Amino acid sequence: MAAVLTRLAAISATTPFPPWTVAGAAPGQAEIDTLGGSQGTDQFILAYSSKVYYDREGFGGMALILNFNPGEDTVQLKGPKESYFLVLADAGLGAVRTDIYLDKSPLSQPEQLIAQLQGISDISLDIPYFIFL
Ligand SMILES: [Ca+2]
Repeated sequence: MAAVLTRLAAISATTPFPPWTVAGAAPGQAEIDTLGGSQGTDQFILAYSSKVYYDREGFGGMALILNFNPGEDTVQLKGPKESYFLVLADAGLGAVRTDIYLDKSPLSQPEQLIAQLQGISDISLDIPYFIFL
């Protein structure tokens, strides 16, 4: 079943009560949300035009994206596209993953890991499964 996958959905699925809201976003450090795709067109929402999730939220804060299908799913980020870069990584046990980083060097700040796409290689920010708001 296709779905819109956001951090709020991940939070509500695992937390008895929401500890924060989007408007007042003050999440805990090192938060990892698992967003799992399924059959059909899933939208992985990692940002809106006014907010990048998993930015400046402590080492380890990120979205863990499972079952991303470049042929049908999309990943939503806050533009510009040039603010991001991808790193192919070894996920262990012969698996690969692609990490999405936010490049903050123009601000003299450390790069921020935004998300890991498990089992994914050979993707590009130039292909429209990445949507930049
Ligand atoms: Ca899907």
